[in-house]
Amino acid sequence: MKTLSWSDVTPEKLYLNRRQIMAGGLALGLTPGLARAEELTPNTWEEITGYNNYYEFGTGKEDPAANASMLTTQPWTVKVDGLVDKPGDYDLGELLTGLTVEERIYRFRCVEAWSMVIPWNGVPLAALLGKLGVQPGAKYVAFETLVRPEEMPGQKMGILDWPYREGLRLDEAMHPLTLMATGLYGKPLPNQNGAPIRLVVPWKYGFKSIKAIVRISLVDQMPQTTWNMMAANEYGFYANVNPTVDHPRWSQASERVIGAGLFGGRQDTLMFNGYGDQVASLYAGMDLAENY
Ligand SMILES: Nc1nc2c(c(=O)[nH]1)N[C@H]1C(S)=C(S)[C@@H](COP(=O)(O)O)O[C@H]1N2
Ligand SMILES: [Mo]
Repeated sequence: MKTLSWSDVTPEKLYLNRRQIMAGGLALGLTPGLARAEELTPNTWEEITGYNNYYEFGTGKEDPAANASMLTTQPWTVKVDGLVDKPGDYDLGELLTGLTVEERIYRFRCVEAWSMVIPWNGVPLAALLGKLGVQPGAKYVAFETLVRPEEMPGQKMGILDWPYREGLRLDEAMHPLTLMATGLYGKPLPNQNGAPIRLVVPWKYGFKSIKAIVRISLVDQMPQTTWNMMAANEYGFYANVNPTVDHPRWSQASERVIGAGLFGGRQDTLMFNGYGDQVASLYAGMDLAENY
């Protein structure tokens, strides 16, 4: 399904050491435009896989780790439809054939005002869309999560309107930072983190990063998205991380850093989650308070 890379065989400790030696991340095939001068220290495997949001498995932060192991992720089929040259029902391996898995260490900021740093593995969404052939009329990409109540106990409760749905404007989808993640710390993505394939959009609130994707549609209208349908005044379509636009019920100016201890574990939230130099131009001329 993918070729073996150093990360497949590098244990977590070595991984951290290697990352720390690297000055800015220019080595190891990172696209130069994505390299940052700053070093991000990833959260631990236990933190990233033990504190999750995944309502298909319950609303508690520890529910996904407890319940998601029952999900069958093989075989996995992704439906590709809409304004695309090569629509079809793709086996995941087939969908990813020919694409190169990269490592990306990204800040991750949940709309609930907590954050982590996560070392993902995955393919740029732009590369996948390039392979599928986006047609000229396409303006948005819509995503859907698996619906399988017998393996997803949260779907037997009326918490959300299933399937979980998300979407991006086409230029956001094509941005080099936007990743389809298939791994974490060089290992296959654990079920609670969205196995076998999930979206990661690091400059947006975490709810945009939809898990366990079974459908990718190229469409010409802004798609309906789960949290926006749930509470449009609280969760916009864009959901760009923005410390100056508060959630109606809490401040977004700062965030609780998971793993930084009970006290003193807060830091200021950065505009576009710190990726503004790379993504702000996507929103030139837009009122970001209105288009939250
Ligand atoms: N299908 C699905 N995707 C989802 C969610 C969900 O409940 N269901 N939760 C979202 C939210 S709110 C966040 S913060 C991230 C959490 O990702 P993590 O558990 O890997 O940190 O997943 C997002 N993707
Ligand atoms: Mo979230």
